[in-house]
Amino acid sequence: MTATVSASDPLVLYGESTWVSPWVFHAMTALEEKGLPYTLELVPLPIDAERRARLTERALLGKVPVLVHGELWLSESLAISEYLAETFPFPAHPRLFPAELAERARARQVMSYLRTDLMALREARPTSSVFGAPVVTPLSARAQAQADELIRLTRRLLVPGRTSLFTTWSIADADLALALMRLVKNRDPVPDDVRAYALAQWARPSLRAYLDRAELT
Ligand SMILES: N[C@@H](CCC(=O)N[C@@H](CS)C(=O)NCC(=O)O)C(=O)O
Repeated sequence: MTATVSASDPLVLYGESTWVSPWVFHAMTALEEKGLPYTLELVPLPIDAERRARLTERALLGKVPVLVHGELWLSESLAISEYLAETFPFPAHPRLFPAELAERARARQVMSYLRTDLMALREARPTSSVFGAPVVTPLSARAQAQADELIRLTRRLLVPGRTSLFTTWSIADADLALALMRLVKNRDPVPDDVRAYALAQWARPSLRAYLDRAELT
């Protein structure tokens, strides 16, 4: 699957029309943070068979987000932000990942954890309840245990007086804030420092580009 791409090729992001995807949120935040012009193409979920087949053919997987750049069609949110970081690098463009190697490794660890864990919490506190009406049912023991782990991990990384996990902002902050907002928005107990961190991220303009649309939908 070779693809010819020039950095000056237009960028297109495929998102979804209900604005509930944490993965589209990640990709859009990356584009916004980089300050890159791009066009949004919104597809309804579930993706219909014809569209899915077309996406699968070009992007290998029939899911959104998909970033189109020249002949490259790329799915998987983390692959997209890594591609943008390397194609539009610092200092001409703001960083998406920490400059320092150990911090970068930690950022990737956090993002990997957020993508592969927290299933019970994600089910109990879906993104629709972050952007729309809160859920009233209490967390199951399993979801609560995952929420406790999420909070413990955040507090271990937070440095008092800093609004980002690492020395500078990184795309891991956006992902972690969204996970924490599943609790904040549903009025589940969250310690003040963790809530303040999540809310500071929530106000960041690169995140607002997605959130403003999601909260309107
Ligand atoms: N691991 C993927 C997950 C992408 C994903 O699951 N996307 C969902 C929307 S949130 C999707 O496109 N689902 C297709 C469908 O529901 O038809 C990523 O990080 O981008």
